[in-house]
Amino acid sequence: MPEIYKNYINGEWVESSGEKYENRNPANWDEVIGIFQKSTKEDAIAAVEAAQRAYERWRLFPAPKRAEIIFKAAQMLVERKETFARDETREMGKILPETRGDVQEAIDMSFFIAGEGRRLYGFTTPSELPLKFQMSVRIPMGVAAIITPWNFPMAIPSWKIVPALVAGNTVVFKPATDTPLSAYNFVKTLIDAGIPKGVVNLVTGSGAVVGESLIAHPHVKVISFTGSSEVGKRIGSKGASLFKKVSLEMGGKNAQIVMEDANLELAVDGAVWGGFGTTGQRCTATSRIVVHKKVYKEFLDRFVERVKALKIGNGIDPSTDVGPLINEAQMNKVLSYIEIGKKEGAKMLIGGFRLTGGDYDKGWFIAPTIFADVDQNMRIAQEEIFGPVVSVIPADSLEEAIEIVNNSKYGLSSSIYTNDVKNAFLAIRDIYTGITYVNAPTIGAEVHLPFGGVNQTGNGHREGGNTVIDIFSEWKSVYIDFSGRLQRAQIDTDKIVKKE
Ligand code: UN1
Repeated sequence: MPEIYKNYINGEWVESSGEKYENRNPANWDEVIGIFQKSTKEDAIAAVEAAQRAYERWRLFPAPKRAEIIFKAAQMLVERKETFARDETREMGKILPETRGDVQEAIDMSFFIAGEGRRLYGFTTPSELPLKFQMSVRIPMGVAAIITPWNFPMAIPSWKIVPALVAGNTVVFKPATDTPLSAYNFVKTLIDAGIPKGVVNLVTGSGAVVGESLIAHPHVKVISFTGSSEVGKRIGSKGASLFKKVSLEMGGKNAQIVMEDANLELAVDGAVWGGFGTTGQRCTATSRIVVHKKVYKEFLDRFVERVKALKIGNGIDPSTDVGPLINEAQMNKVLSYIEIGKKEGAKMLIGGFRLTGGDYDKGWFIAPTIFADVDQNMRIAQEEIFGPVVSVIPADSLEEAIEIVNNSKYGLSSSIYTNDVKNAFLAIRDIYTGITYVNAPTIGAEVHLPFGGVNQTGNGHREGGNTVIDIFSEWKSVYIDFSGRLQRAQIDTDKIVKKE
């Protein structure tokens, strides 16, 4: 019998008042990973109320002490890394080296933000009046609702939960329905490290029920969401109408430029990893490659050759390069985009079909697919596919390549392969995205720099780095007058000058 996993509310593991659902392995649909709670609105409300009660104590617990618990959790994650990576591969499909990387990213984030507990810097400024001191401090906000996707089931929750906690907020966490086990593993580790009762609450279930209830609850002060632009738009509008702080990290249509002076072998390495790593299911995935016409044919020949050699299969098998899609609906969506690409007249060089026969029949596998001679305005070059499909677009010059890259409603990540420093700096200056790589693929961000994008990728916030603290705190400016008399800013300043 598969194990039954419960919600965690107010320091206790509790069953939902609603139904339960099965979590299955996308590489082997027969395998049930566990039974999870399909939570109700009442569960979500109970979790917010518990978090609100816990907030009154947690916000007064010194920040360095809050951070020490996170530091301990990071150490425990190091010990549990292999087990958690294996659980992750079973529940979401990506290959073991990648799920190890996912857990590692949560470790990195936790160690990094634990240091922030002794900083949470504000600043001081001089006053325009004598005998007056002023400074800014960060204050916590209250309950943070954390809504996360399935593609980085431990890293992305860590980007949000850990800074929220260190900044003094309490948390209600609603993970993606496809990856509740990794959420359980992460929350269990926080509890084992000593997070007090009510400070972190886990409620599994659908966005429509649990997510919506969290967003609407008056005690939820800040909402952090990573997922599709469609859902993000809804959360953003609803949050705005309720005057809540909403941080959104959404879609991408990331492009890699390959210049005529690039090291082609390196550019192909980057294209294979950026395009087909995580089966193309990253918001940073390389889904467009813009290649200078002088090396277009050679790049394509080498790229196809390398993709031909990729082994598709169960991510737990060490010989597998590319795992399955997350679920049947996602697989069907990707297959429909492949049909769209063909109809639009793009040239399909490899892939383009569902893998069947033997073990493939039990999972959601699509052969890595390359379209060449893609026009920059085709739907396959404009819409986020979130699967193993890459569109290659020729360009005559760097200028044209940058125009193509910028011709997107998204703006998360970008990359340029070139050996000319001038090209590199022009790309850094002129590409409008939140991240640009030089001689590296569009994926692979590290936790200590801001992460996020422009246009419809985000709404102006940045996770990662110390910028993430801005999401989970408010600024308070403090003025302390020790003159013992009324001093009027902007007015009495004149007198001071005149007196002298
Ligand atoms: C995502 O694609 O949703 O930069 C996150 C990267 C990873 C994070 C990706 N560190 O590709």
